[in-house]
Amino acid sequence: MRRLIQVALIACSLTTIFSVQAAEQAASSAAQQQLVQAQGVVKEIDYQNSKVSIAHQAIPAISWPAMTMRFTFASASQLSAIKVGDQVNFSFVQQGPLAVLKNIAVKN
Ligand SMILES: [Cu+2]
Repeated sequence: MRRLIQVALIACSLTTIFSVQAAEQAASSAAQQQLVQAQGVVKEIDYQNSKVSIAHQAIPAISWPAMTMRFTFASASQLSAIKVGDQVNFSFVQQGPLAVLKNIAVKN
């Protein structure tokens, strides 16, 4: 009987540990999924590697300085109206080491 109670207590505390971990993971992935808005100039479109290089302005929301960097896109159709040299408004999410492009449009 005593042993049964011990087992139950261990199972209970394991469940608590796992749910705290799950909550922390959910919170950090929610932070990473923040949609970030930015502006810049398209420098290169690399269809082979699904990357678009953009010289973007500073992004205060995530404390980024202005820089030229590559954004990953899911589908070439996202860039059908975009060409090198265009001034663009765009949005992206951070997924681990990648900045994944969500929307991009020529500034008018
Ligand atoms: Cu950057």
